[in-house]
Amino acid sequence: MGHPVERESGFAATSELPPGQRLQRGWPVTHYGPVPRFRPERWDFRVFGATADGGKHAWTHEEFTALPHASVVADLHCVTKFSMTGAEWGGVPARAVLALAPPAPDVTHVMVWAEYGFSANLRLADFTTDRTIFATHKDGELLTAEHGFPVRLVVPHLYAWKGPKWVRGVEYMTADRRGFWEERGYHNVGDPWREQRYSYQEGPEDGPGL
Ligand SMILES: Nc1nc2c(c(=O)[nH]1)N[C@H]1C(S)=C(S)[C@@H](COP(=O)(O)O)O[C@H]1N2
Ligand SMILES: [Mo]
Repeated sequence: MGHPVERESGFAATSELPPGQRLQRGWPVTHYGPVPRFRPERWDFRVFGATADGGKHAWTHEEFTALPHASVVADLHCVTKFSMTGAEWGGVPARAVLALAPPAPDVTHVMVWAEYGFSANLRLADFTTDRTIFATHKDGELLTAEHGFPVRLVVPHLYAWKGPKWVRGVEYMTADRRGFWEERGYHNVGDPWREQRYSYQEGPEDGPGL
């Protein structure tokens, strides 16, 4: 079909990279701390904080994987300057979670929580895009443990630290608060196309003071 895409060359044929990024062959593993062990009987996915009904929502692993599925083709851009392109992520769209566990009208941000207390904050608008997805699969295969099994968030238009691996829940917030890397020198918004890498680049509108 058509002409061959030059994947062998090592240069992105499908997508342009954000400024300062370079293509990485393969898929490196990058995170802080150990890889958590998945214990299905203890695992749940929670939505809490400022929910519309004031309650908490929780799904077991079985229930979570039965939620509506979608797939999104998206790149990962690590702030340390490598990118991995053209992955097909399968999983539960953020919008499905929002529909089943709606936020209160005054919610402006979310905190996405992962194992060991890792967290990333997002503006509600970044969370609610139709490409934001809680991925369980990449290119048709279950995620491996080191890449975030059973669930990782993918936010295609932001740097990859905004997508926690080993996600366990979402907190709806009525004001912004910094997540793990956002407290440790990374930009509160993290748009790779604007090269928003570090907190010292932030303007007052980009987030709460450090
Ligand atoms: N739980 C958790 N998720 C995380 C991180 C982390 O330290 N802990 N690091 C982020 C960063 S900085 C990157 S670049 C990507 C890397 O994903 P990968 O290891 O699958 O390539 O995971 C993100 N998700
Ligand atoms: Mo990263």
